[in-house]
Parts: sequence; C-alpha cells; structure tokens
Amino acid sequence: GAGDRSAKAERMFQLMDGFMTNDPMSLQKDILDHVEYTVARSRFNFDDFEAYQGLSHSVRDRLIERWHDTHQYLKRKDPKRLYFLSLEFLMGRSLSNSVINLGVRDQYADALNQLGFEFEVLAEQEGDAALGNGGLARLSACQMDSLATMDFPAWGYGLRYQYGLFRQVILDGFQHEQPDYWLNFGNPWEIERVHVSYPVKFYGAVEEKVLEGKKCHVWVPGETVEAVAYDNPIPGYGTRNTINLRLWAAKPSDQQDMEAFNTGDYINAVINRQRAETISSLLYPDDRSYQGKELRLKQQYFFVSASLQDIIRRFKDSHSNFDDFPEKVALQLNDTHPSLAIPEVMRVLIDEEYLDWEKAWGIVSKIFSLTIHAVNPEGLEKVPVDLLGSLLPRHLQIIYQINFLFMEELKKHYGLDYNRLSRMSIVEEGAVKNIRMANLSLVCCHTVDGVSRLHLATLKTRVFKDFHEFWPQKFQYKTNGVTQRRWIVVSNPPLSGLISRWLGTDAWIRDMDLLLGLRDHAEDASLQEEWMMVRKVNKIRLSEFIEAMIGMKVSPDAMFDVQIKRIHEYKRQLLNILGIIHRYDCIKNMKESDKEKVVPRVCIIGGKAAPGYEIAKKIIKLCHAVGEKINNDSDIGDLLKLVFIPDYNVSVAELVIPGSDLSQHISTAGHEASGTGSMKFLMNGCLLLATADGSTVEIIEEIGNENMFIFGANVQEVTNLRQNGLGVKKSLQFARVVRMVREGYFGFKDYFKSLCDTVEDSSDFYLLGNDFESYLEAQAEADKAFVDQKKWTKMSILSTAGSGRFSSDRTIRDYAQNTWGIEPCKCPS
Ligand code: TH1
Repeated sequence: GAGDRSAKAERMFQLMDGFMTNDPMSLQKDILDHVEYTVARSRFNFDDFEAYQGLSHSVRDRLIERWHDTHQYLKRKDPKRLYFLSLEFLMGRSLSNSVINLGVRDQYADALNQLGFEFEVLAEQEGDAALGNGGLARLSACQMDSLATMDFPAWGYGLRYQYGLFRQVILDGFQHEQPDYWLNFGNPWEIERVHVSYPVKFYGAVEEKVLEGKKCHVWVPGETVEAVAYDNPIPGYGTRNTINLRLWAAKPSDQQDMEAFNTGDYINAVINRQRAETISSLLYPDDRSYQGKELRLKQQYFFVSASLQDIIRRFKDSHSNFDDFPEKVALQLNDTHPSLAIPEVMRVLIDEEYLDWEKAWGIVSKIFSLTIHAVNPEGLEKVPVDLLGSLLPRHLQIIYQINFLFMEELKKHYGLDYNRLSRMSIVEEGAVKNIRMANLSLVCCHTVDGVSRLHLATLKTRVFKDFHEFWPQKFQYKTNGVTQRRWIVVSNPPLSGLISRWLGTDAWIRDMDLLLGLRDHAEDASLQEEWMMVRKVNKIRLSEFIEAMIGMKVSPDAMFDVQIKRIHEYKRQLLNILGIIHRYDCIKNMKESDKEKVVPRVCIIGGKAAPGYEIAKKIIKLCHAVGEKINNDSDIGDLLKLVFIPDYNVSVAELVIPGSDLSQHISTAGHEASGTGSMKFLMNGCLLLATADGSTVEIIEEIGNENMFIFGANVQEVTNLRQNGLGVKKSLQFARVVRMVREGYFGFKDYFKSLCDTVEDSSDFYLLGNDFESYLEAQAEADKAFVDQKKWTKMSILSTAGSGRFSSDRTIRDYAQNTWGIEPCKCPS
C-alpha cells in the first residue's frame, strides 16, 4: 500500500543521499570500482583501454543521474517537447565532451594522475561513433549539444546502426572501404532499454471494414520487426539538463513466426527471424545522392514508426485526447529522410485512434517542420510507387489522398494549369511512377527551412519555385551553426584558455557573441604573441599526428593549407590539386635565387568518397599520385608537401582544425547549401580561402572581405556562364596542368583520362577552368599575408572574434522561437 511505498522511498533517500561527489578520492574509487566490477579486470592490473572503460563508466553514472532528474522534472512540467528526427548523427567521441559539459574535467584529470594515468591518453582510446556521412549528420550532433545546453525539452531519435560509416584505407593511393563494426568493444555511452520496444510492421494488404457504421481501413501486415531503444544521454554545458538521443535497433519479433515454427523447420525458422536485424545493420554511405533501395526505405519506416509509437505513448500518458497534441509536440524532419512520419501520423490517428480525416489533417498540418539540406533537384528523394505500395500499402493510400486534396486546392487557385499541377504533384508520373518525398513534406509541414540565406534564395527561385509562390510564408532559413563546446573547448584547450584569460570570463562558452570582445585586442602585441604560441603548439601536434599516420615529416613553420570534407566534384578537391600541381610546376621552373621568396606550404587533404562514386575515387588517387611526385622531388624539399590524411572523421577533425593556418571551402557557387566545416576553422582562428557560396557569404558579412581570401564566380555569374555555354574564359595555366595529368606526368594515364574529361572545355560543369586564375590569385594573396605574421595573426584573431554568429546556439534559439514554438525548461540544480 501507500505506506509501504513511502517507507521504501524513505529508505532509498537514505541510501542515495544527494548527488554523486566529484572530489578526487571519490572519482578514483569510482573508476577502480568500475575496472574491478564492470570491466571485470583486476584493479591491480589493467591497461589503458580498460582504464578508459572504467573511467567512462564512472562518467556515465554521472550522466545517468542528471538524465533521470531532467526526465522527472520534464514529466512534471509537461512542456511542449521537440522531437528531432534524423537518420544520421555523427557524435564522434563522447568522453571529453561529457566531462567538460559536466564541469568535472579537471577533477577527473587529477584523479587519474594520482592513479598514474593521463586523461588525454585515455581519451585517445575511444573510437568514433560514426552513424552519419558528413555535414548533415554532424550538424545534428551539434544541435543536440545546443538543445541540451540551452535547456530545451528535446529528444533526438535515430537508428542504432551496427556498422557506422566505412573506414577508409588507402592502398597504393586507392581508397578501400572497411566495415566499421563499432560496437565490438562495447559502448559505455548507451543504455539498452529492453523494455522500451515496439513492433514495426511491413508488407501485407489493406482491408476495408465497417465498424460501428463507419468505413475503416485495416492494414493486415505481412512482417513484424521489433524496435528496441538504446538511450544516449546528451549533457548540456553549465546546466543540469541532460537530454536523450534514442536510437532504435531492429530485433526479431515474437509476435509472428508461429506458422513457420509449426512447419517443423526449426533451424530455418530461427535463421529467418535473425534477418530482422539487417534493418538497422548499416548506414548508407552515400552523401547527397539518393538510391531507391528497399532496405533504405525499410530503415526509414522502421525508425519513423518506432519513434512515433514512443512519442504518442508519452503524450497519452498525460493526455486523454489529441486536441492538444500540437501544443505539446513539435516534430522536426532532418531533410526528407524521415518524411514517412507524415503519412504514419495520419494512419495512426485515423486507423488506430479513430479520428476522422479532417481532424487528423488539422493536427498533422500543425506539428511538422522540415529542414532542407539539398540544393539540386537530383538530390531529392523519390520512392517508386510500386516499392512503397508493396512495403507500406496503407501509407500509399494516404499519400494519394493527401495529393488528391492538394491538387483540388491547387485547381481552385490556378485552374487547370496542368504543367504546374504536374510539377507540384506529390506523385511523379512517367515510365516509373514515383512519390516525391520533398513535395509530400512541403505540403504537410507548417515551416520549411533552408540552411543559409543563399540556400533559401536558391530554393525559392529554383527547386521549390512553385511551392514558394503558393505558400511564401512557409519558407524560412536558419543559417547552420556548430557547437563551440566541441569545436573550441574540447578540441582546442590552449585557445579556449587564452580566450577566457583575455575576455576575463569563460561565459563565451554559453554565449558566443562575447567573442566580439577580442576585436579590441586584435593588434595587442602580447595577445598576438600568445595567439601565435597557441597556434604553433597545435601545429606541432598536427605534424606529430601526420608523422604517426603516414610516416612523413612536415615542418610546423610552413603554412598548413587544409581541405577536409567528403570528396565531391562540386566541392572541387580537383581544383585544389590542380592548383598544387601549378605551384609545383612554378617552383620547379624557378631560378634557385627566387626560391627564397616561396612561402613553404604543407597542403593537407582528407575525406571519404562514396564507395560507388568513381570520379571521387579518382580524385583521391590523383592526390596520392601528385603527392608521390612532389614529396620525393629534391628540387622542392620543404617548399611544398602534399599530405592525404586517411580515414577522415570527427576525431581527426578535432586535431586537424586547430592546427591549420588556411582552409579551403571552394565549391562552385550555388552548390553548397551551407557548409559547416568553415565555421569550425573560423572559430579556431584559421583563415578561409573560399568562394561566395552557402554560409561563406554570411561569414564575409561578419568578419569582412579583407580578413579572408575570396575568389571565383558568384552565383549569378555561374548561372550566366552555364546559360552562355561553358568555358568562356579559360587560362593557359589551367590547360597546362590538366595536360600534365592527361599525358601521364603523374602516371596512371589511362585511369585519369575520365577525370580529366570532366574539366575539359565543354564539359566543365563545375567551372574549374573558369575559376582557376582567380583561385591562383587568392592563393598568392594568402602567401603574401602569411609573410607578414603580425598581419596574419590579426586576421586570425578577427576570425575567431567574428565567429559568434556561427554557434549552433544561435541557430537553435531561432528554430525554437520561430519554427518549433518551444521554451527552455531548466531542471533545478
Ligand atoms: C549537407 C549540405 O551539402 C551542406 O552544405 C550542409 O552544410 C549540411 O548538409 C548541413 O546542413 C547535406 N548532406 C546531405 C546528406 C544526404 C542528403 C543530402 C544532403 S545535403 C544523405
């Protein structure tokens, strides 16, 4: 009875009196306890990895405590919650980020020292959680950090892939892919919730029935798979709030299969059951391109269905009808990948909760918002009608009905303008009929956001022109941002300390606009000196990493010129490499006396190519072939080095970015929706060499043209050039470097032919030839600036000082106010 329960609660309170303590003695005991009892190694004999495990379990305990408190508190307050649905999260490592956000980094470092370990060394033991491809996925991770830090009542939902993004191995300069079976060594940052699980159904048919005089649709599915929750606590910085990232894993369901077992083929029945797990087995490694694969569609629905069952159950815990659903729930679609959530909510409300269509639609049209990350129509997801109809027959019916009503509405406005109707239709007619996921989302979401101002302008005038004309008020933009907790505090402790000393506060870690205060000191000689020291330390760390990775020695006195991102033709790594060939060619043909004036450079390139992307793979090979030649040429020596960093990922970025002098963001204008790497470099005082594309346009506004190296055709010029036929202005220099590749100067003549063809006069879609001259000029400007280290350092300080706008805190605050309608809910400390 009640008396029993309160006695029990009383007893618990006595046993767990107050929060966990963080003095060095308690921490040491905690770590050793975990080594002994959780890792089950003797506390007298364990290695660095086991120490890392004990340490992270001790941190995990502290996360769990705050995470429980946050949930208790939110349950009581019942604010409107945001549910962030994304198929990709690139979390990287968790240890350093967690102890910093919990505010116990120094205490742990002390405790470990007394045990004879070093925090940094143990932190290096952790592998990356790479459940995503690139910018879109890392953006989700940064936004989770901001949501927690700013006390927003939010949940992340995603898939717990067993294989993350492939590991890149380079053999003879060629990329090879290796599976990333990342859970092999255990994952202390997740909590398995065997009791939080939901059945997810596929295939089968829809039957019509009459229930209580009403016509109903009953979906009789053909396959059921169980979704099991794995919870990943996300701690905020400087707050007790710790939110949840819930990832689903597929498991065989007990609801099915009786028939298979009855046939007596036990062995095969068990093996077939096991196949259910393939749904969450792997992340698709394609970045910004989409393939109509059944397994991918299954993943999308699996994740959406489980998440919505969870969200609706939580809502029903404290609400008896759906009238206030829109006041309590905001659903954010991270690109169109989770857009099946729309017909799924309709289906649940109508078929399972027995609401009528109008009522269900009234709810659905108030709860969804979408962020678009793609630029091109080719990048937009389409699903063949046949595929959707066989996997999710009821959803296809609902989508058709949504489209029918939408078309009726359009006809009222535009009459029988069939061209417009067919462009805007959710159903694409043609040899293969497709469902256009973007159109579905645009019809059903109350708000559609672009990821930079320029991106929104492109969406309005091109891809979604018709939709913008029809619903101008739906379209907004929120320029992307990145979290300074990970990208300065975790990855660049020396700079972090320096900034706090000069600002006299560390409040910038929660309020990036305070960095503006650095502007006043940009020319201060003593700040400049400390600034250069910090940069030097980071460059030395990077050179040691390069030597350890690929066995090459590079001088930290050279300019470190870096381009790290997924390999794509539009990102123009090829332009970079051709520029390096030009530089090499120049030095090679120089008089000995002129060589003194050359600014020594270490060019660093890193990034993965999608396994099926031939041209991208050739770019990687070309980089190695050119590097091979340059790095072994005694005429060149330390004046020019070309390094390819293999297996670029989040933790490599944390090391490379703080050690870079110059970074390249050189996409053909109009092709990069935003770009977020540039923001991380900017915060770390690395200068940018960039085109006026995506978020760069806004970076220019913050720090000024004079503090960056901008080049190339702008969006308007790109449009004009393409309309007037390509290759209008092509330099001799460009022709020369392409010819060197073509004629086999770097070997592999036949292999590089198709790569050279992509930039030949009439086919140079990404305008490398057109932009080459101005690219070289910008590079020469960078050389000139680097010679004057005082000037360079000032530019570097001004870069960091002006980076405040690119904090994901600003992005999230804007989404909260203008898209989601949610408010902070701070758990008392
Ligand atoms: C990227 C955009 O290319 C990039 O410009 C932007 O900064 C980033 O998203 C974050 O907004 C995209 N990633 C993907 C990944 C897939 C499909 C489309 C895009 S767009 C799988």
